[in-house]
Amino acid sequence: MSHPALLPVPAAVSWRSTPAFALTETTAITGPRDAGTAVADALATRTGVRPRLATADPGDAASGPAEGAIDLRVEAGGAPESYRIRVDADRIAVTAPDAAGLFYAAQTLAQLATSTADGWTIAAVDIDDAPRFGYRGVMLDVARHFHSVATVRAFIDRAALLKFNHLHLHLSDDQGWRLALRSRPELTAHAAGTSVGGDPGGFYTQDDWADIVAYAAARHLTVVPEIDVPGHTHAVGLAYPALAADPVLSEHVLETVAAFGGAEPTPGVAYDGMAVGFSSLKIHDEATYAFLADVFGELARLTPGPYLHVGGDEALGTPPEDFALFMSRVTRLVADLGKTPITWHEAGAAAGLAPDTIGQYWGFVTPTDGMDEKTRTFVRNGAQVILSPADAIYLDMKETPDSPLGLTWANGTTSLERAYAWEPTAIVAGIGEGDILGVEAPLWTETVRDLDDIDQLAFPRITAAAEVAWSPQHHPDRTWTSFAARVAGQAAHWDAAGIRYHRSAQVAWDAPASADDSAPGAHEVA
Ligand code: TNX
Repeated sequence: MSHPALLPVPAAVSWRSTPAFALTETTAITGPRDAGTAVADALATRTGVRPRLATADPGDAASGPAEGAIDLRVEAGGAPESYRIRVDADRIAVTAPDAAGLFYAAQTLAQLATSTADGWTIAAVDIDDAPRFGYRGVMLDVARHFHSVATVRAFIDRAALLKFNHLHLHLSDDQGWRLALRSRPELTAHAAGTSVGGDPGGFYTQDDWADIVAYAAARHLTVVPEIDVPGHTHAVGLAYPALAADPVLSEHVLETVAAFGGAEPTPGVAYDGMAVGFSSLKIHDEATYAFLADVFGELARLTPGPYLHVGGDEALGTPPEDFALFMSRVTRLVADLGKTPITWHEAGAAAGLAPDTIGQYWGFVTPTDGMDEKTRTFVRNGAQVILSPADAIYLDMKETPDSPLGLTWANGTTSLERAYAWEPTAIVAGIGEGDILGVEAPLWTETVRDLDDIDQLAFPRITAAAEVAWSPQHHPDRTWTSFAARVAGQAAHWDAAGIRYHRSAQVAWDAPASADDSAPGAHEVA
């Protein structure tokens, strides 16, 4: 490819045939300090050449003449998170209406850098870019397998490169509770010790949590914490037995136990299997709501972002009328805390949700079982939805049948092409562009133990999610052929960054397979 591969593709790119900008150690960056640092970091990571900061603080500037200048400016006027880049031989001008826009320009500049016989250059180009959706999310399940702060930071780094702006952390499930709360210390004392398959557990201290939130914020990601209720709460029962209903061992639960192993869910015993939908909080006990007031109250204080996710999925151990009552109460509790509740789409079956509750759709690209109708409830209430169609954007689905990692329940395997070739406005009838807050790519971690596992499932498909979330629907390069060619160009960068990725057979990779690609990807779940 003659031009560098841009991912996600910017809204408007026009290449010029005038000479390129030469990037050297004496290239000076002027403008706001944070943005200047982001540009220097992004270019240094990509090229090994770190331009110098000549930002607001003149004491920073190294001596010596600048060979060129990268000038960053905040200028009122554009859409939120948008940016413009103009590259000429002697100057790169970047403007954006906000700090996020300058940060995304930094990511694009890094992708523009090209290695030539004369060193690193940036081709003459005009870029005018803005995101399609305001919510561009990735989710990491830290409950099925606990993932360290270092792993979460690495996941944030990857997401930021692709212009995602929300990190949803699934903090509690049947298998464990992963955030220390001062109001309810028994949770992490008794319910954080293990992960699926008997693997080690863990939890975040409040300092860890502050670290994650700040690390994300510095990269323009808002953290969306999820405490999943009323189902997915077996672990709560380890700490507070009086709050937990008896497990409901449906046929589905017993089949999952038979297929994937582990013991049947047993009250008071840590659960390390993969079944879902057997646990429930007690719905008609006021102690449950005192618990929720403590948990969400503290979570609200710990979370600067506007959203608290309350789960509500697969509550098959909760009778339907009880579920409706419960979802109405928990969403109102969160709204009264001044936060916007998010629920999985099942809560759309409940009348009386807090009116601004956002619904997250996890059904298929072609909805089944009335999932579309439940999702329309949120829009009828006057709120928006987040789309996470499982058979397109669930990063924990196997990409190919031989993948040692991942699951297949969402219509079998999800190829890179399937991950790319879907359109948000075509999923749920009656839900159009304006009803969609954004899209999110969840990574559930039943089979995922560490960062290498995360990377192997996420890459390259996370780039498809990024492009669906960011790039315009109608655009000459929004085609599978263009996308696959642009993905091919990433292999060398991912190799250099230590990001393991699946060498999808659908891509004509530019870089040769690295030495350890033949090694077994990871561990099969027993
Ligand atoms: C469904 S989709 C779940 C999770 C599982 C995931 C595995 C949804 C909201 N819940 O509990 O981890 O499948 O793919």
